[in-house]
Amino acid sequence: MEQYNGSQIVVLEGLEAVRKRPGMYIGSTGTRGLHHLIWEILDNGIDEHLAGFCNQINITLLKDGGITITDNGRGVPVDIHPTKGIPTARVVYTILHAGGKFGNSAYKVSGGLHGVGASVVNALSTKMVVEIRRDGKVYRDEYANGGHPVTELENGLLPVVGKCNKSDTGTKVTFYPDPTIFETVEFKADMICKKLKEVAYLNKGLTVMFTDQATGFKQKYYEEYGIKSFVKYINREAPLLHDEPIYIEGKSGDIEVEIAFQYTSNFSETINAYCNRINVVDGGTLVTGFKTALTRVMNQYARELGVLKEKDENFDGKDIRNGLVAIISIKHPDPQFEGQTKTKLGNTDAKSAVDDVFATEATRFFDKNVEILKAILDNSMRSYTARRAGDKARSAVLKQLNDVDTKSKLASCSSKKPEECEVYIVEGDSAGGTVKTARNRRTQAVLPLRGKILNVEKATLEKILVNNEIKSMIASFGCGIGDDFDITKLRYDKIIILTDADVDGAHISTLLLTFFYRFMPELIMEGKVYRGLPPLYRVEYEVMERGKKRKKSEYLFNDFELDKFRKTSPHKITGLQRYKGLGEMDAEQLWETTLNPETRILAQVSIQDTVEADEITSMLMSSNVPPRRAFIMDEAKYAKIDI
Ligand code: 0RA
Repeated sequence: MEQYNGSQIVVLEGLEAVRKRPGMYIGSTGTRGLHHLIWEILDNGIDEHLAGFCNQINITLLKDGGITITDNGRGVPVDIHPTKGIPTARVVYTILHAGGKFGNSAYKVSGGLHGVGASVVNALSTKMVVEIRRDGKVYRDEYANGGHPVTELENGLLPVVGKCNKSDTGTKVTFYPDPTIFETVEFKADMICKKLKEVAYLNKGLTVMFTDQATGFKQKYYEEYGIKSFVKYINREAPLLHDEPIYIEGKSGDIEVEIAFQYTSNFSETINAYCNRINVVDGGTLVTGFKTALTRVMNQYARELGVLKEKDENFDGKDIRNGLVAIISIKHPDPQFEGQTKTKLGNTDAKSAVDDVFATEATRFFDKNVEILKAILDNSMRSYTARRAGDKARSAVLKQLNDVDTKSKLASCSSKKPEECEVYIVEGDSAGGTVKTARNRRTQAVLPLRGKILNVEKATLEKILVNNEIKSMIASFGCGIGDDFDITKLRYDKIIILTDADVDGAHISTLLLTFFYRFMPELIMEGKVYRGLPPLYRVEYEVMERGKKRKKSEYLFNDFELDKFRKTSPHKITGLQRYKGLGEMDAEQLWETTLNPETRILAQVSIQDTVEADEITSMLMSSNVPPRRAFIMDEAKYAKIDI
């Protein structure tokens, strides 16, 4: 073990701080935080691609629980760092905030969101090994127990452990997340693959190879057409207004702009924005620039082509974006990410750059493709007409809502403090009745829904607003709908969907989620929506306590748990009850398993990122059955279970 000099001690104090408060650096110590470690190392490789020196990244899940990420970039520099006095590579992997950006101009365009640095990954790992190929040599450094170097330097430099071709350069990082820090250290192949797909779309020409050694699964990600293919993928099930996505690229000052967009005949609008490959979920200036230019350009065309008559008002931006799916990706030399979650772009020059490039290039495209232009303008016209009819219907319905409140079947709770109140949306009147008896009347409200709610996939707001079940929901939540939605008026801290554990129940909960997602997306984004997980089985068994036989019981939530109980429990099962529906439980059982905040299990519905959200919408929007069914059965993937 080598002697630490002064700077090394400061280093370890830095990494120790990361271990004390991991959440501050990677968000959480759950599955998401665990995967953040991968994104962090991956980002370094992507930066190297962005700088023009790397075209392949390999990610391998190892059999022993570790993960290796290799890039074929220039290799992290191994020379002695001018101020730290140790090899630069060791600086990168052991000093907080030293990752990636060295004030090197090649790194001008670099992400700023993950960017906590590779040292954070090291701090949260039991072991990390770095191998660098540069100048025909292979250098190696190893760290243990949260970033302590275990490799002895040779004349102050990293030891050379092998030779390679001079042209063979790159960086290989292997790490093992610390199980004393993370709730789970099991990497999820499907989560990683989803991310890699996005990475390939946003970095055209970059090859990403995924291998899972445990299962032998291998997958290559490569997108020759980048974000254009991304739009195609999002719309793969959607009804299209024109066959191919429109692709636009250009530069304005230092800012590179790429936009791909395509119209569907759905009623939704999807705009995904990225700055330096970082998904700016809350949009910002780049989205404003795009919207402004799109509205201006299309209104101009509408006048020129006579789609809008002289007496007509202009199209509203919303009319023009009806059915639109767009990806905006810009590269900015100095991005300012704003907002609490740093997911909104603030640079004002990004607005004018996107506006510039879009207006010039879209005009060039539409001048040559008038048929597509006409199809889009007709579509805007449909929305324009429907909106005017809808506005009237909506204000009429919103006026009636207070009325519905008293008539609806909502059994409200007595507390009026939203932070302690919950509403259970329950499938069917009979289960609703039992929940009403079993609940805590002070804090738990119940809204029974009769049968299935309206399928809102393709309905307009005016149609939706005449549906009684939906009116009851809007009225009881208290926060309006669509443009009038205001989450601060929400009467409940949790909205809990409670359906039977069968396919019908899953369908109802999907319909509800579709409704929330389309008309009250903030409810989901803000983590207000949950699914109650009622147990499927109750097993009874006998145990010996102080020489006496005693009956005990336990609730099990799925077949897997039952199977495990049968195989591993030392107790003999003396009784087994299978609940076909909520209605089969008595009030006491329902309280214990599903309502009591101390013992129930809730799955928080989260849309982890907009890509996933778009996939969900496009699946739900589609009239094609197989993928939709997969969503229904698979929905637990989108749910974070907390007890
Ligand atoms: C700064 C300068 C140079 C390479 C890198 C950073 C670099 C960092 C990482 C992290 C993961 N993979 C990486 N690949 C490269 C190179 C400077 C030079 O060669 O002149």
